[in-house]
Amino acid sequence: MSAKSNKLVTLDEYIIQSQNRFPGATGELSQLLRDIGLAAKIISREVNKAGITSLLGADGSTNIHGESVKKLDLFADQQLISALDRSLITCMVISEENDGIVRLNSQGGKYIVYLDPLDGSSNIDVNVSIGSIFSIYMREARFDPNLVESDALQPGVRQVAAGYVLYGSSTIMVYTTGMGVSAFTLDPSIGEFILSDDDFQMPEHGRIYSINEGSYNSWELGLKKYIKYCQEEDDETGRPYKARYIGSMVADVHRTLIKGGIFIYPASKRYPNGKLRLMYECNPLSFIIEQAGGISTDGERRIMEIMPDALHQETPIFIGSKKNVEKVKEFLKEYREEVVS
Ligand code: AHM
Ligand code: MG
Repeated sequence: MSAKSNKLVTLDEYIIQSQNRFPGATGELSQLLRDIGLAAKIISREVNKAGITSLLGADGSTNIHGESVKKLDLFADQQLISALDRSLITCMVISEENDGIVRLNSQGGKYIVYLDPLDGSSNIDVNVSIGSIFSIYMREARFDPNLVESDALQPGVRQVAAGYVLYGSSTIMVYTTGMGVSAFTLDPSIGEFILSDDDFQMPEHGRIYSINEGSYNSWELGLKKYIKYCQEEDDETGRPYKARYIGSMVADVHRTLIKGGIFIYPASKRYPNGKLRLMYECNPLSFIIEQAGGISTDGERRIMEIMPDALHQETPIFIGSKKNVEKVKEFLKEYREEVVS
């Protein structure tokens, strides 16, 4: 991703400019995105300091180590929720850190926000990239003022915006409102997110596959065959592909967005429905990838068309460049059909 002009545009300026293109816009979604941007700056600052904390605790004490990771998860959760609460636009939040729905002060607020406040948090103690993921829905019009869980159970196609903030070698915010993918890089010297790309398209085909191969033995046959296909030599498609797996979905998907390829978290013996969460991991990242020209599926269905029946439900996911995902779907179909016949 690269800047398209020499003029620096901040996240706030960009959001306001985008909003001005829609005469009827109330500015509430813009405010919500700015709130998330502000919380992300605070989380980014603490994530950077966590390196020091873990160094101090790296004397073998699992207690300090574990506590510090947990604290940062909760810190991120609190920062994001209180930022959303302050502007009175969001009526409820569903977060990986909370079992049920979190009702905010503005019960009349029109937005519902899903959060994975710190995805990949087991990577904090080894200084590897982690991120905050968000997914925004509009509350369906109902006369009942009481918010209930079913208000939040909407398929991913109904997201009005989604994105993530990646705390990596630099802090990057990537989001979409359904009109392309915009990316911003945090300039720590001025404390602002600066626009780095405003209509990012990912490669149609990539030469990287990303999956936790430790579970190979319990995968379905079609997936095993696909991974072998990725490892075979073929000049035309540039195989063997490279294997890359960070273990933070947000970071693995970000790399996939930039370089192309595929990220997979399948069903396995240990996780029969996959491990990753539909509402605050798979849907928002699928919205971004689709807006950038990629594809995301659970093997059969488009991820964003899955009708959720629980806030924290899991799904298998195959996500990335169009050609790579289409290829894995072919393998899955072929070997699933063999099992049936
Ligand atoms: P988390 O949200 O609790 O950090 O867990 C989700 C993470 C994903 O970011 C990542 O893709 C996955 O767990 C890695 O799982 P595994 O260690 O099984 O490969
Ligand atoms: Mg997560």
